[in-house]
Amino acid sequence: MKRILTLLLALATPAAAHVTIAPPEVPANSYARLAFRVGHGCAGAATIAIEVALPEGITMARPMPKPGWEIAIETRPLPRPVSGGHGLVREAPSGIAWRGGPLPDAHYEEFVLLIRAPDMAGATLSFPVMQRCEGGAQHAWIELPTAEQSRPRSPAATLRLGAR
Ligand SMILES: [Cu+2]
Repeated sequence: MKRILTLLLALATPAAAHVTIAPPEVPANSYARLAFRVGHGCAGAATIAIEVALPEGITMARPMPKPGWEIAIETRPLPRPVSGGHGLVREAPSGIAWRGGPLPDAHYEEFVLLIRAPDMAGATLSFPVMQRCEGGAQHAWIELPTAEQSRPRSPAATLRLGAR
């Protein structure tokens, strides 16, 4: 068992170990399933919350329920109502949180959202994620690449919007 674990760790790329979104790209203006992948805890501590901040431009996001985790949805009013699939949308989700677990550091999990991807082909959206762990530890996945640092240590999860 230990040998298998070591092999798996050796095969994992650094990016796969952070909090990332699968798939990394979806068509603009589509309904898309996003899986937020959590590859490890906070320096060994088990994960007890994943809090995802949604970028502006997303007008619909529905979290998939997860046994053992409670879901909280935060919303913000839209400056102007937009048309959704079932009438006018007056407020947009601004954050989704899953709280529960614990998810042991050695385990892997996915937290799933259905979103309406904005009609912004070519854009890259960033989703800052706060990972909270047992014992008060936390990891803020919030950094954006800069000219000086193209691969930040704690990058926000990103999603590319491709051609429709
Ligand atoms: Cu990592």
